Amino acid sequence: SSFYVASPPEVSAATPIVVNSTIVVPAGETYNGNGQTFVANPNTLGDGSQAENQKPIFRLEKNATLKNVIIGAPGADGVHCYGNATISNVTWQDVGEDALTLKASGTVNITGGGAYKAYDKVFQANAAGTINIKNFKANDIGKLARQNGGTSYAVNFTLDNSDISNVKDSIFRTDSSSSAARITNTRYRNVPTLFKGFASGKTSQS
Ligand code: ADA
Ligand code: CA
Ligand code: CA
Repeated sequence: SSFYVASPPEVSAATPIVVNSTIVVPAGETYNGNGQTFVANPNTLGDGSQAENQKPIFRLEKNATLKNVIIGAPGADGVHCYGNATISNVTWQDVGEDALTLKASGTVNITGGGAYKAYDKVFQANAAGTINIKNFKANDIGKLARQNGGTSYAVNFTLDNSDISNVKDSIFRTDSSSSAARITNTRYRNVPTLFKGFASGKTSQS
């Protein structure tokens, strides 16, 4: 006799939410994605290539929170933060042009989540401020964070308790002598340079 051996149930990810126009999180409010996957409509937001001027999937006004979100492909220009923001448990599965940009001065606290397959940058600082990254994973990226090239305002970067691997360029990069970066309690593998462009005394690692 023969027995039919049942195969395990198919685990299929829920259908991603296709975002046709940027989701705006108003000042002080929280957007909870409840673990759903969001992708850009390539015709309206951007195809996630290295072309500049793509639109973000999420735009966070000052003091907004984004949590429990998976950003799939295409990721377009990811998340734009206008001032202070809290980013909690957000995973970029396949970073688009970049993953998140600080567009107006403030502090962005990124906790949990991760970023994968970033051809170039993950986090981009286009304004003065602070970017704190904690309990984060990144793999197969160009740079973890970069201050916009040629700018001289001050950006403070921190990375704590994270796991970073397969980096093409560096973890933190700036052209500004007033910017600083600190790495603590972090594991890295195949990372050629931790800090690029910082003035002496402006970096630390422990
Ligand atoms: C590049 C580009 C900047 C800006 C930035 C970004 O660094 O030179 O002008 O567009 O990308 O915010 O993606
Ligand atoms: Ca860019
Ligand atoms: Ca960008």
